[in-house]
Amino acid sequence: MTHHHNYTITKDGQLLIKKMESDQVETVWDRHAAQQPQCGFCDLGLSCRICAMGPCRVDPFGEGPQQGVCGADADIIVARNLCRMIAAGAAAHSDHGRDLVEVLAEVAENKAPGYAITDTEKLNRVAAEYGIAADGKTPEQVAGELAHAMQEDFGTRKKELALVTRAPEKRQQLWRKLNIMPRGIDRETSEAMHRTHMGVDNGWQSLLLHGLRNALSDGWGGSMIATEVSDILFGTPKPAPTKVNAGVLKADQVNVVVHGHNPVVSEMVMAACQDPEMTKLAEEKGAKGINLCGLCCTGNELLMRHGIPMAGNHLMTELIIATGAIEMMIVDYQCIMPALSKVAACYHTKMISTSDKARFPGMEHVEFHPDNARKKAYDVVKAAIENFANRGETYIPVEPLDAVGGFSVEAVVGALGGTPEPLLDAIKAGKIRGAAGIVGCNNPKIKHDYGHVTLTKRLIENDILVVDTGCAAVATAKAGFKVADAISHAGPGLKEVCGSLGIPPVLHFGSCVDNVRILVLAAALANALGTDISDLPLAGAAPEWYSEKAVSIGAYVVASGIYTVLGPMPPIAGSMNVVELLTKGLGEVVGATFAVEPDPEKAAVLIRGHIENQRRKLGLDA
Ligand code: CUV
Ligand code: SF4
Repeated sequence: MTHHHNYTITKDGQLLIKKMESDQVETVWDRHAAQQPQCGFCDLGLSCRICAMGPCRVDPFGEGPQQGVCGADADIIVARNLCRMIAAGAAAHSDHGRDLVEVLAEVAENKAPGYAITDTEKLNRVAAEYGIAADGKTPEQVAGELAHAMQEDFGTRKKELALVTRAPEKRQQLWRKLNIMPRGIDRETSEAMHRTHMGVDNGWQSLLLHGLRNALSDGWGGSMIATEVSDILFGTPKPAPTKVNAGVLKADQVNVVVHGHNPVVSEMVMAACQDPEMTKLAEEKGAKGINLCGLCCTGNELLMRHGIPMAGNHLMTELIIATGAIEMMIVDYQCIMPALSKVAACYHTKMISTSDKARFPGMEHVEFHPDNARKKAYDVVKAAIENFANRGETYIPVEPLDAVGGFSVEAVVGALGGTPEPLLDAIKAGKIRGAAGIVGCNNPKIKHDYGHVTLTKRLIENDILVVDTGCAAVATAKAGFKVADAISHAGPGLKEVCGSLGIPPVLHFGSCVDNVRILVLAAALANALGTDISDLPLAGAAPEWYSEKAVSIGAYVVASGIYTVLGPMPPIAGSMNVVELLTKGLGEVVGATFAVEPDPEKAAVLIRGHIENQRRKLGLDA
């Protein structure tokens, strides 16, 4: 069966799917096909297995049962399921943030060899937001106090998280009024699990409102802490060139690939790969050097801060192994398909898991902790070098493309001359109509990268600035939109503005936790205009999302006042009440709604319409 042109728009993807077919190795698309037809009850959100009186399901046609054993109806079951998706997503992002705070605390106590405070300026700036004065203290003392204050954000002793003060005053007041101001990061996730236990919150509206509060504890809490502490420890990103797609692998070098999310592991692996002693060892084994590449979000972390090349996004993670060119793939957590080790077993690739929280069948487990990470990184890189001798034939199907990454808010504001004013002026003048954040994953239900690339193309050609993160950011980089010359695809106004700044029309804002950089920029723009985020000509989109984390992201983006278009339909269609609230009613509550549109051409029309409407309401084109 040869469907490989239908699965992905990418050349490297198509060629590697073909290779896996002839190697008779199963892919995510094969497994997706084997699952058809997928369960209709689950697809609509109408199945529940929360308790042992169940599992239960509600008949969408109104003929069979309309309530579970406990009496929960479609609205309750759908809202409860959605709330739990948000809780899982928020937990994943926030636990990632916690791991960084732990490293920060250990750096403060000098117990994490190899880790250090890299951006002292940012350390002091964030510390000040937590009410910690830096004068007369060493960076380590400040880091220790900041880590402690951040740990309080995870707990139950506070009424409001520290970093919500970054949101416009109006937005904060709205959250207080709605009683969705996030209190403790862990508290909101824990409360979500409590509320969704059988016999607790059976108000579908109150469940959804708590879902928003839980998501806000991710966006303005766990994820924001993850990004800020990563910048403090590893440096705040600045624009730098890199290379992308499967062509970043090198036929004559030891290829080491990091996959997952937390830079705590990948940064140490990078340090080991860049050690001249290791290069020497690789040369002794007949390789020309060590080539470190990234996948998914930990790849984005390294790309943003160090220009490390990016081998691919979510749906490329299996395919890339079929190049036969990867000596070792080192994973931490999140979005790592357990199928990877089965694929790796067909080639010579060694798979290494590193987190106590994330085990995979068929992977060797080398557990990284802040106090031993440097040593473990050297151990695994040495093993990767040893594995070079086992390499068979390689197939690296394409040449890599150029891209630029590294657009932190600090870098963007810096490029604008120190304030967001020039960007606002360009928006006011209509040269830039507005901005859209395109984020999230790949999903075999959508042609790989088609959603991201098509939507981006349509928006930039209509003078809408695109900032992107996660797998979306990798997709548009592979499509060639992340070089200065890509302004040739932009409309006249966007072309002029980006051209004069020498930046691409599509800015790489980082990993999934770095979606908070979009929140911070949106808040800065709203504050500069003396208004709320929901008044700005902004939109969000997740054209190919799959993960629970993406549900949490979508929920905090909407709760922050940004209209958001999802590609794949979330499992809510079984409750028209929930659908109506999320796509219409929320507008009156938080000033923004969700839309669902799998066709990116149509999603672009929705977003353009929304942005023009926002401009009219602001009186910009009067
Ligand atoms: Ni965190 S969450 S597939 S790697 S963006 Fe990529 Fe990004 Fe989704 Fe996962
Ligand atoms: Fe069924 Fe209610 Fe138990 Fe869910 S919580 S499984 S609907 S009895």
